[in-house]
Amino acid sequence: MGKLRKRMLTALAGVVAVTGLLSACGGGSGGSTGSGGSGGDKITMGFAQVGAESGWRTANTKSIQESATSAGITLKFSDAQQKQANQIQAIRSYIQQRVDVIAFSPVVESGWDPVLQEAKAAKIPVILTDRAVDSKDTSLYATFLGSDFIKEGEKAGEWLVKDAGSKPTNVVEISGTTGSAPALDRAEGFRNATKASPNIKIIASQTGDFTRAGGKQVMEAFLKAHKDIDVLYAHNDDEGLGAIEAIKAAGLTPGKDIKIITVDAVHDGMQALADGEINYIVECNPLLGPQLMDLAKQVVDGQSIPKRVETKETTFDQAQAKEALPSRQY
Ligand code: GYE
Repeated sequence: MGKLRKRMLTALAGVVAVTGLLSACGGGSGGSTGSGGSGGDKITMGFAQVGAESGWRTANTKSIQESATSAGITLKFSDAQQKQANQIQAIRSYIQQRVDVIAFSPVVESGWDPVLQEAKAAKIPVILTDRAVDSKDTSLYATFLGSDFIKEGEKAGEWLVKDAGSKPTNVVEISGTTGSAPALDRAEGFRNATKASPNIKIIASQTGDFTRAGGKQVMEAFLKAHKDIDVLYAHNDDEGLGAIEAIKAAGLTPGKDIKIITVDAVHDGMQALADGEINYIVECNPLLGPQLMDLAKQVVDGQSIPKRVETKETTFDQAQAKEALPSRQY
């Protein structure tokens, strides 16, 4: 815990920043080729989604499905219900069906090498979407499209360092799915940013599995065990929203008695921020569909693509949330 993990991905050259939010549906973002097809044949993509655990995931699924339609890509879609075994099974079935390209958002980081080797042997390119794997052999996938979760954790920690000043501050953390890239990295980034402030102490940390129910349950336990909680850092909005229910049920005021920092900036989170129940949100953009379809076309066409495509993101305080809410797509 706490020590820097050497990430293969960060070592890779050619990081390209592309604004997913700004790329119009079906428009060519980040690549020089627009809708280059593969000789008129319709591309078939097999997509193995993590599940439907959060508002973020719902927006992400919608973006992928809508972008496939507008890009003219046939999409085979599966929901793994947050289970790696289900994702592996789905990927194996896409290999058997000989799809043109496989994309998936790996629920956890480890344990993918065997199935990725099977895809490679079948000469089917794989695009990692949203979450990374820890495979040492980076030839097992064509590219990784998604956020920099360490940066997200750092942004959360930087806000707290400023807000807390020199005040003694006890933090509880509700982390994401154990072993997932965003949970590992958001924890690491937050610690990077707060470690030089001895007044900030993480007094408890437990997973809420990125769900509202999980966030509520963990917060209830935290409130029973600790009388002196100043701040909650939740790895996503849904966990934070669940925790708010537990805080209210304990007779405390979220956003005041306990300050709350979350990640994602989905609609319900932004509403809670505008209402003063959450204090700060670090954005994580779920609208990866248009970029994913562009990359899929390029890779099926045999073009070379960057090994890492990073989504651009921002942060929101209360005033910024109020301003952004009316035009928020998710
Ligand atoms: O933050 C969370 C979701 O992998 C970035 O997964 C994604 C995370 C997102 O369940 O809400």
